[in-house]
Amino acid sequence: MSVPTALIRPVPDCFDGALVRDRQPELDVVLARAQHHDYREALERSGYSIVVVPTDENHPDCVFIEDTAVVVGSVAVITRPGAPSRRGETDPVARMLSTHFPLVEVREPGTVDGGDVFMMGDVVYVGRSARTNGEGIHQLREVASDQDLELVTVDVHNTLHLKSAVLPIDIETVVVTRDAVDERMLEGLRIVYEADSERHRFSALPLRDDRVLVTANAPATAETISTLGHEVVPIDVSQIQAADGGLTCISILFSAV
Ligand code: CIR
Repeated sequence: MSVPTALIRPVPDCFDGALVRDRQPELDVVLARAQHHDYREALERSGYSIVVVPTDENHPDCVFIEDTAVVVGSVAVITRPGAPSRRGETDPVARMLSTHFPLVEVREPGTVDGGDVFMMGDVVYVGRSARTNGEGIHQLREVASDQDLELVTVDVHNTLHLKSAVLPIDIETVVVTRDAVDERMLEGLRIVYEADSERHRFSALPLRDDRVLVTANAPATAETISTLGHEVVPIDVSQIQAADGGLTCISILFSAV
């Protein structure tokens, strides 16, 4: 029997030292923890079994666990994060995943952040971004083609990761921020757009019960998704967003056997 599993990593005390593209008011660690707790509960309610990787006070960004590993088919790829300060985050995640998957590690000079990768059916979409480079994509392509999966590279501009601007919400639909990625590479997917007034505020995570977890500060985009027939579940993750994260980035989801 396969068990839907979510790896998460608690917010460390040093979270206010997380990398941010535009320095904003200080991050509120207590509020970030409360929001992370709500997120965990939403996953639990949706039927995920939660596995906690211990937090790491040497790595302020470790709550963004998605960036450290990507499950591609039947293999877990342990990334080599694009930000040097984040490279020490991967080992405990690799140990946890090694009990479920064979591991492949991204090798130097390749860099990959999990926030640049999503799968739709048999296609792996990978963002070429400030964090994920051509060599990293080449190594991912080898893992994909060994399993007869196609890999599509999408150039990412003006934003951190592919999933900062392209959010899968079901098996055929993505919500896209305009002018942030090379949309030609998304041909064949159903595209709906983030409201311009909510630019980079929308993030989403499809839940197991056909509902979609969405960021509470993007109600107009959430309304668009409702009209497609999805039940949306808003959640406030302002502090995760203030550190350039979204709803996918604080978990790694997979089916454990
Ligand atoms: C970083 O800059 O690496 C973190 N502050 C945010 C990472 C967000 N990750 C993600 O969306 N996958």
